[in-house]
Amino acid sequence: MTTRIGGDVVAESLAALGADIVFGLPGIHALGAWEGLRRAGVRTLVSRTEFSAAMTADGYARTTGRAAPLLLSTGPGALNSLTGLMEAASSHSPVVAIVSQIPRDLVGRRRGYLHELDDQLAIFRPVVKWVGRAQTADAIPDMLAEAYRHALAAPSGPVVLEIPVDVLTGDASSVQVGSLDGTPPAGPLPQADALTRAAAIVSDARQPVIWAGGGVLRSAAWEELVRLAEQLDAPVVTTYMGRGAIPADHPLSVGSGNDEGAVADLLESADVILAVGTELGAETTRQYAFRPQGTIVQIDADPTRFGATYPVVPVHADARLALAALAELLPARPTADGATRAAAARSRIAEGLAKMGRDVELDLLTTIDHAVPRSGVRSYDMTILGYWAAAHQSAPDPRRFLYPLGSGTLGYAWPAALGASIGNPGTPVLAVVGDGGFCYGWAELAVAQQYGINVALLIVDDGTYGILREYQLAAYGHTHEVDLVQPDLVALATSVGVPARTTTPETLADDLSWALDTDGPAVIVLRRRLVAAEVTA
Ligand SMILES: Cc1ncc(C[n+]2csc(CCOP(=O)(O)OP(=O)(O)O)c2C)c(N)n1
Ligand SMILES: [Mg+2]
Repeated sequence: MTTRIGGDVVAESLAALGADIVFGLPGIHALGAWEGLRRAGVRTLVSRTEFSAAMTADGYARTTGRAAPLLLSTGPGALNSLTGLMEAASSHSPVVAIVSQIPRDLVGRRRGYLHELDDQLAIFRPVVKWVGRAQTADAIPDMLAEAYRHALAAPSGPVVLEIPVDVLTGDASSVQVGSLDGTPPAGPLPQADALTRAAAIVSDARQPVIWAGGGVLRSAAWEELVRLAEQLDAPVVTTYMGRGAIPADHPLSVGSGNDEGAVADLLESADVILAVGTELGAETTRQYAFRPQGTIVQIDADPTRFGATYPVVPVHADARLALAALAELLPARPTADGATRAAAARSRIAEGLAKMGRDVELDLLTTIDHAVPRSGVRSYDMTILGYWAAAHQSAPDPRRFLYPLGSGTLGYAWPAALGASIGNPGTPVLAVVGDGGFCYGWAELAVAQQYGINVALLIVDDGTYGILREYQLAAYGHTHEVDLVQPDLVALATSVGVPARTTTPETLADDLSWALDTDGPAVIVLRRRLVAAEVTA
């Protein structure tokens, strides 16, 4: 019973790499690893589906910047995680998936073994950053360390290490786990000639603007970003995924209303745009309608981004290293009109919002803003209030806004909020989901209750896939197959012991403070039809 097995090596390696928790869901082929985790005393959190487990791991990774181990079983269990791993890949979350495999001598032989897939890694390969297979227990420590380094190296992202069941359960008494290093080398380091060229362009700029994406948060470059913005006196626009890169009340902060006319004009009239840690994707560029008049200097850790949509002057580098190096090279510009330009854009957006007549939606954002401190996590799903928040709520602290964009993955926010709470003990966490998105993960209510996770959940129940309903009405003049039965969500939550209540826009402030003060999970249900924001001119 006490023979040392491959699963012990997995657990000891994870502990040596600094893992304080392992996410996942057990299956027969992975039981050796779960037994190893038990013996080594490594904390675990078991989700109710691998879809949710991957997103819980992502929420932990995105808010902490640490790698999140995710332990899954062969075949159906492993593949259930693909949606979450796709979101982690597009959001660059360092999730380290460890998936079991059928016995080594049966792989690919099509003898009808339980959970058999001809080539399991081939399914993950197009989704994640790196895949590997440990063929012996001996190989596990180094391969796990390698998996960590691949996951964490900029641009970070998910990886998959496959370990066959006979390796996990087989004798490993001779395998020693020494100290392991899962930290990748710093980088990519900016090249001197690229920096010099970028610095020359930026220092000549009369009306520069900085466009900051999620890469700034991942590389922990927010202080360097603000320092450079002040040095250049440049307004800062953040993408949805870059929210929090500059404090919301900083005079140079414009916000993240990337679809707004005011933001488009500010960016398009800039003579130099310093884009950092953003892929300049469709959601950032008004579906590629963005037409810059000036030069784009782009800092990115992924060289394949350069020129994908816009001609740029590239700086292939980690955001923090490049911003710090540029600050050294650039003279301070005499304070010009940066704060004035930022303030003008902000007030034009505010005027547009005021004219829209969507007071209910705006008041909900304000109420949430007051209830959840800047240091608290707000995890928004692909839901109408989430779209409002991404563009118009004031930004919280760095790595405190969770949003699956990424890939637009419905069902992310609630399981991700659980991981965020686990990774940030004592931090208030609020998830905001629609009724449709909640259905993907409502079983996680039981998980939140079972582990006593401190998380508040606001469900906006409009009885429909609300945003699709809006799109259908606009495009086709009627709706089809978007309306949903409205379950008693309060009863659903209380059935697993989670305290729950209904709310209204008027009582939401009190109900949010009740939910956030509740020890363990608490649910608030707002039955209300909301309307998405129009874009102001
Ligand atoms: C995994 C996944 N499946 C489907 C979609 C398409 N989709 C986007 S929003 C949406 C409806 C969301 O409904 P709900 O959660 O109730 O939010 P609401 O729009 O009503 O605010 C759907 C089905 C998606 N983005 N992701
Ligand atoms: Mg809905």
